[in-house]
Amino acid sequence: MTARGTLPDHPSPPPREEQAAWFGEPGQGVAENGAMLAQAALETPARHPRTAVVIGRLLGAAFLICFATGLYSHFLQQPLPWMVLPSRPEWLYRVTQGLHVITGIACIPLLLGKLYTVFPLLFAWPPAKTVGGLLERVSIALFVSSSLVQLTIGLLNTFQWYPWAFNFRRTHYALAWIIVASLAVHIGVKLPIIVRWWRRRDSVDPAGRLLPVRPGEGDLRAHERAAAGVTGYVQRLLDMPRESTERISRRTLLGAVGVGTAAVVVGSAGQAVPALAPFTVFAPRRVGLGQQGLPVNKTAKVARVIPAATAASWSLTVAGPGSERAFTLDDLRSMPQTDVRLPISCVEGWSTSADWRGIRFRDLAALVGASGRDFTVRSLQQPGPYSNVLLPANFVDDPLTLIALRVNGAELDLDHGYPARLIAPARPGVLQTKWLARLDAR
Ligand SMILES: Nc1nc2c(c(=O)[nH]1)N[C@H]1C(S)=C(S)[C@@H](COP(=O)(O)O)O[C@H]1N2
Ligand SMILES: [Mo]
Repeated sequence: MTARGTLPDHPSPPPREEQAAWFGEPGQGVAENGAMLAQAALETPARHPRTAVVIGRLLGAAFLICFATGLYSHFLQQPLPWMVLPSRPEWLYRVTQGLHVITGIACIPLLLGKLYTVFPLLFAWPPAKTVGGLLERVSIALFVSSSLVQLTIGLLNTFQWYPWAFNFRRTHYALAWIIVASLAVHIGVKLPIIVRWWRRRDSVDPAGRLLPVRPGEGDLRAHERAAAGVTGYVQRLLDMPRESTERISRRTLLGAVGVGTAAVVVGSAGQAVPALAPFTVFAPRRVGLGQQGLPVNKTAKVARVIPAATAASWSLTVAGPGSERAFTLDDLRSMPQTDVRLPISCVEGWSTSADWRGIRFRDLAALVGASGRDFTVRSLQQPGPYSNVLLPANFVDDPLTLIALRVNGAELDLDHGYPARLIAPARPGVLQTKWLARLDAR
């Protein structure tokens, strides 16, 4: 074995005089040396703290946008008692939920790239040398595991596939807090390294080459090695230059992560961004597909509402504090009609704007003396999460909020909620109840 050459696939065993270092000397065990060797074998130029910082910044930004928009969506569906969420601008939820799903999808290649960059740190031994180090390791384990689960179930949710027994929304919400808390600890512990390698001009020499890492500057390996005081055979292995074919450059890694991220974003964003619709490959819903040019979330048949929705005896009951009135479809058709253009924005990320026509909700509320009240909106579909939803007073009062009878120039299709459905601005699709039965003031 040459002293300085390429790392052979199967290094020959250490000479007798160096076996102490291989098998461990006092204070330096087999595990430490094994960890050093694993790290040495994984070392490649792409695994540099600057790369970790560059990808980490993008990942952090994507996670925070995803977290904030996710909180907003959560509280729209389950507001705390004191919360009043705005009904304008009418496209607000379309934008926030589009961003939620797009940034969440972007997190997948970014997280994989980040994990690739820091993967050798997994082999640091001992796992932690200080209390701070232990905290960091626990937080990173939590962050990685909960992120992987979060992104997986979130992605499957966009395909309306729930191959699990737990409640999606509650789990997704709890994991989000675990991720953000562990991310905060991680960033706090790594702050010196993040600051050191944040700016390009601090990271490269005048020729544009990445600066080498000195102990304590966030080396993914060298400072661990120095701290462990590796000697002899292990040291020699660590110091050997490696074949260029074994090495992945920073540019290659960043290019792969960049192209991967751009591809999944462009390939899925078309379900919410009409201009990107031609590039849609991953998204389960397509703009313009479905009855009346609108995607259908759940058909009337699946919801088992066809007999009730098509019955000649159908009427919409509106109940206020002192009075209750039932309106037949002809009654509703003969009332003043309003035209609005509003999107259906599904929590799963797709959204489409449509031209709706119907009666203003607040006009119906006024007829039963319930102006300024919250309403419970009830569907013919029973039971389940859609059977009744809350419509807060500021949404009831918004002139864009309709009991819609028509969409895109025709009577509502049975699958879009015939005979009448709710359509309100800045509201998740899941709360735009189809096949209405009753509106109850609270
Ligand atoms: N009664 C009832 N209303 C419902 C649903 C449902 O399954 N049942 N799905 C909701 C969801 S999740 C969405 S995104 C929208 C979709 O409306 P569309 O199927 O007319 O496009 O309807 C909402 N209203
Ligand atoms: Mo939805």
